[in-house]
Amino acid sequence: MKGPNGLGDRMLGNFLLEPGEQPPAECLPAMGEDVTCNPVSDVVAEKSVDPEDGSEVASGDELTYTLTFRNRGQGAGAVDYVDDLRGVLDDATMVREPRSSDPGLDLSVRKGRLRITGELAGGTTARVTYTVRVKAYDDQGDHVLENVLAAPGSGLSGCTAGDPMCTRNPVDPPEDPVTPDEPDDNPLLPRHGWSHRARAGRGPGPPGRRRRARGPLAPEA
Ligand SMILES: [Ca+2]
Repeated sequence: MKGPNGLGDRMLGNFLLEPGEQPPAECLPAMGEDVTCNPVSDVVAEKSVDPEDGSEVASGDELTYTLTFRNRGQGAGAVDYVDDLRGVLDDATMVREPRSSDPGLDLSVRKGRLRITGELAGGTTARVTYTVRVKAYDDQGDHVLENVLAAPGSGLSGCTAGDPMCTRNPVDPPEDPVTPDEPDDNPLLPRHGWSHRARAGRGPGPPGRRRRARGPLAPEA
């Protein structure tokens, strides 16, 4: 008898019944020698990030990722997952290494992939957390922190919105510093104040001539 998720009470019960006898609703080892109960594991995984999945981040921001492994079954369950960090570590640096709330899980990072293996007792939840800091904009890769969790061999595909196994945080480009041009009719200011255009080397000037850098001032006589 299976529930909507196909697992019923996550216990495999085997009852030796008399003809016409109905099996009990619940399997308990104390029911006697005619009953065997084998607990079943049911491990599910999901990922989240703070700030939340989909939000824009900026250079210098820290993001904390949480991988949650929950065993909804009654028996101990194997955990074997890969968290692909390559789409994160091109844009950010690890500032707090992955750690698990459950000592039964082993963590190892190799070539930008975090492998999580071990065993989780029935009815328990383990969390793996780590923190990265977004690099300076010019040092980033594709300016999107994309992080995908998957079972080994299941293939690491792209990240779609709402996927509980993956997160995606784009990086805001830095704003161009803008200083408004000074009004030309202010007698207290130079006739042509500098602007962000002039600082960027695109200010007005005779065509075909480059402005020469000034040398040190000559000492006064
Ligand atoms: Ca990336």
